[in-house]
Amino acid sequence: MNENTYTFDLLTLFPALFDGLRSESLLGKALQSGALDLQTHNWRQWTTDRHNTVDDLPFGGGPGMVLKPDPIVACLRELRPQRDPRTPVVLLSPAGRLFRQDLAEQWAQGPGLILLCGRYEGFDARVEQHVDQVVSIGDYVLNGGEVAAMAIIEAVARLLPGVIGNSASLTEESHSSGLLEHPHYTRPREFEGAAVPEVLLSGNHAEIDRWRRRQSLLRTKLRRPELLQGLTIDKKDRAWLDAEWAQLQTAAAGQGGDRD
Ligand code: JBZ
Repeated sequence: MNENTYTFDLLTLFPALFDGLRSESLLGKALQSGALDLQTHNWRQWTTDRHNTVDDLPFGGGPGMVLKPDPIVACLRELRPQRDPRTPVVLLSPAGRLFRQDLAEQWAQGPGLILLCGRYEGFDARVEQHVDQVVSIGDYVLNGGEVAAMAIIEAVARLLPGVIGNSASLTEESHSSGLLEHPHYTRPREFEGAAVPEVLLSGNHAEIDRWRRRQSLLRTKLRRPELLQGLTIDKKDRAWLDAEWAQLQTAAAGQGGDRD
């Protein structure tokens, strides 16, 4: 730990869920090097009743339990003065704004991140008065914010200096170009009857770059067409893409069912 250390603080009722993250791979190494720090805070420790109650019935009725505001806010009140005041406090909720690469890049500028992980039906709404942002990792149902927090930790941590060490493979990856990545191949040259595209064996790097760029465009049009909106595509690439698309449509019409 030093003045450049990036600190993730996780407020969670299940701190053991983060044990794996601590010990594995790049993140584990970054923690050891002091580039990163990851601290869990079980806010059950800030309860004041005999039974250490963290949840209660929802006012207005309905199913499930709601997380009481007082213990988590007490936990936050103790933690915040120990951190750089610019540290964002983020509540993970399915009702949050979508977490995207641009937010990861912003948060990677530092100095750290305080993440609040809910469980049950979520926090009493008044907890939002104490946070800077409410964020969701995507449109699917989780049982709690911990897995969402882990996704955010990975997305942010790999952008920090001293965590990946390979900035070329960072910038070329999916989403930094706004397109999906092209397909990758390695040995063997033929696998279960499928050959590696000849162009990748040609040694012609201009041709390889063009092929990859066009495969990125095609994949994006197939799987994430909304990402192409507002993107300027080179005239020749556009012509190639339209022709390829038309050919795929013809082939699909012959085959019937859905394909990706
Ligand atoms: C998230 C109750 O706690 C939850 C439940 C679902 C959920 C989160 C927290 S955060 N989903 C997401 O990021 O999508």
